[in-house]
Amino acid sequence: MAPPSFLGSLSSFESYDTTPHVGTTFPDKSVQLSKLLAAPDSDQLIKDLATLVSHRGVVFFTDQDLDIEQQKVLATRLGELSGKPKTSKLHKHPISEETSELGTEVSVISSVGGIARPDITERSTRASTGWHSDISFEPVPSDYAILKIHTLPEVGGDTLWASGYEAYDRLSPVYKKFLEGLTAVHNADVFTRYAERKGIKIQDPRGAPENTGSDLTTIHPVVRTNPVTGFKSLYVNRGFTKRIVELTLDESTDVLNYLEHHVSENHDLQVRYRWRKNDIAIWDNRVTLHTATFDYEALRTGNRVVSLGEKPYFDPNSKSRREVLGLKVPVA
Ligand SMILES: O=C(O)CCC(=O)C(=O)O
Ligand SMILES: [Fe+2]
Repeated sequence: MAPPSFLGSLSSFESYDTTPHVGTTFPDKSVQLSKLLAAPDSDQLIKDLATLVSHRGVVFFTDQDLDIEQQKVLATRLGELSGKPKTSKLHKHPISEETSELGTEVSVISSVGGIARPDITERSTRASTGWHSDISFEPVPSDYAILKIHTLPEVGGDTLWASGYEAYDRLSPVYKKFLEGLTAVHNADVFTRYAERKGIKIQDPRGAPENTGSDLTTIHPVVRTNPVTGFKSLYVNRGFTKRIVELTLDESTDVLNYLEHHVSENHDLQVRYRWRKNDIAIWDNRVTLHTATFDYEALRTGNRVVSLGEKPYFDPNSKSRREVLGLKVPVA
């Protein structure tokens, strides 16, 4: 049986799976997101794009002319057309006061500062410590994020994404069941400390009525259901997940370490993207983790817009991606 396509109305454009489990690429620059936004059937096209991103985790578009205002509109419509709560808008980053030349709803992603390089005093030399899901420390975290890179080194600065669906599906049945009952503390002390050091105020509220206060801490289920696909995804990340609530400290540390290794060491559930100028990546933060690669010297800069989705939940009746797609479950 041929694998199902999740392209819907986007099937008239050339595209390919970037890897079997994560990523779809639209290689032809004649496919412009700005044109999709302005098309007569744009609601259908953008709804189908949201579905595609939620199934494939991340979708890449080549050499885009989308401007920053259109990028904000697209991020908003992706969530609205796929049924997010009306109160969830674009995220305002807690330290956006620092990088707000494009407004608080845009994060400038730069190799020399800002949210992607918040001058942490001591940095691990392991590249794999960078894996995260954006703003999982918020009570209402992100559904979709859109990053456009406009300035980049000749080589280097690739971004990697990992599939939370596939990370979940690779676990043994007993381990899956064990994780499904658990919740975890997510926290962004890195940004609170940064704000304290710089004497800046934490942005408040941050795009949804639930995302308020300067204590950037919340609790989410360890396995969450994606509302668009109905699939279960692992939802912990090295960046922000600090502690599994129901376990002892030592158990929590070991389980989180195991899951971090599970994501970062299985390169067959990852995709690595080599950017060219003005490429755009759109990802679903509910079901992917990602990490930047700091292997270059030159300036690298882009603009990111993060939209807010629903409060994470686990539906015990939701399904595994492999089960639904009829893919063999690796550990049965
Ligand atoms: O710079 C990158 O490749 C990714 C940075 C990042 O984590 C983000 O844009 O959310
Ligand atoms: Fe990120």
